[in-house]
Amino acid sequence: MTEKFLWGSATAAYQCEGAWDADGKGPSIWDEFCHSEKNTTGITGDVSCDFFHHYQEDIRMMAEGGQNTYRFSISWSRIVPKADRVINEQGFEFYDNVLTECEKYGIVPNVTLVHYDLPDYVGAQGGWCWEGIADEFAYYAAAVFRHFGDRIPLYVTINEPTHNASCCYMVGNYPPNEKVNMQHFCHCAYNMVMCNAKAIREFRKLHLKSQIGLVHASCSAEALKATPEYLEAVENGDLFTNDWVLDPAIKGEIPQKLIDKVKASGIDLSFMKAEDRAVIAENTIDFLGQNAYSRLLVKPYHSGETCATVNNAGNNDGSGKAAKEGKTVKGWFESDTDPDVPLNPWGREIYPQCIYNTLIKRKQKYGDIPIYITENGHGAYDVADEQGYVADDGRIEFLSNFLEQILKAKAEGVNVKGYYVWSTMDLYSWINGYKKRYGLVRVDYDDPDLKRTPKKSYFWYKQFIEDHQDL
Ligand code: BGP
Repeated sequence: MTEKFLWGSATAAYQCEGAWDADGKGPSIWDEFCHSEKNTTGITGDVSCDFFHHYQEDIRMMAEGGQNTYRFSISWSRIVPKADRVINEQGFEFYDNVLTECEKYGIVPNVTLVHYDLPDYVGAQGGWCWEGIADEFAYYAAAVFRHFGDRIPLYVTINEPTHNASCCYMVGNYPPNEKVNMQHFCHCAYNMVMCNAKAIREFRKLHLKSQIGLVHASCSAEALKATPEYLEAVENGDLFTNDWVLDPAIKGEIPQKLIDKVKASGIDLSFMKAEDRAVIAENTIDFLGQNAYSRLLVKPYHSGETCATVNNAGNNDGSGKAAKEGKTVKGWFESDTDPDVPLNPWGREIYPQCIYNTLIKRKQKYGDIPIYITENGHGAYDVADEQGYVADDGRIEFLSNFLEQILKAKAEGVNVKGYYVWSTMDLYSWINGYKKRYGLVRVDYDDPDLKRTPKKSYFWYKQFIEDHQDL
């Protein structure tokens, strides 16, 4: 594996591929959800920016933009479309072509096995709470490792376990859309830990030169005060949001404090099996993918039931209301608000220092584990001129402020090895469809050819990469 610093951008299968039922692909839970009446907007990823047919153009644009790595995900239901576990070779063919295109330009692929889009047959059996999911995932993962081997130098097992679990079983905005089901939230998070460990067990059997990691969403918990109560809320916020997944993935164990606290909250932990402990202990990750969006700001739990809203505002609901997203976890912590920090229109704080603080904390806790910033992006209502050009100065400001913090942490000894802008081009945003844009490249959804136009941020990023070749 190349040792040079990786500069790239990221996408995920459901959000960019389109071709939702092409070439033998089976439906995923997102296909099922978006095609159902639960999807109140009617907006889907059926076509999206159609990366399935535009991948050559998109990868060429990455290369022309100076990027030397691309993070994307494989659609599980393209590879294993049905419960009979028969492999769909045409699915492999598509990703083989994508890899060939990356190799043509010396772009290092960083490939995630599941980015939210479980096959629908897995969803039908209970999804992330199905007791068979870790074995089913390991079967799929092993097929992928065998097929691609070292051709993929960086594998990621799961995208954003606790964030995904929270959206599925707390906020309820991702399928199966269960609101505030703590039992299922904990069960899901545990099964994700087991999926990660069992996939890594398959990976190690092949003795590949590649490395394997996990991508985590949340930053470290922070508070506005340093009283003992606030510090306890920070510890609880970290246990609930970060340690659940990072401790087992990196250190090979689930913290006893977390288990005790979860039990004390009345959760039935009978899904945790004694024999799982050794699997977790023996199968840890080689690198951590850390995403960088927003601060996790907490204060002591005060009152009320567990809920996934703050001030009764929806989380990530795309209404353009600047109401802060967050949650209350009874007996653990509540989200706090900081009047001095701006929010984006989806209620997320714009607070670049959170990634510096997180990286320093990760080093204090986990030492020199290699870290890739696997997503950093600014969602916005972009406005294009008549030529389709977007002068996205807000995105440039957001990304450069985060990069300053990331490079500061790196200069102070955190083992940061790469960075990915979310996203390569405009694509489907979960729940918020196509209005909320993140891309370095604009996609004109009104154009039958889905015309791509680089934004101002694309050129800015190219220059930034050029200016940081000495990393
Ligand atoms: C991360 C996901 C991405 C991406 C991003 C922006 O949590 O890994 O898939 O979508 O968030 O989120 P959204 O599109 O909801 O604004």
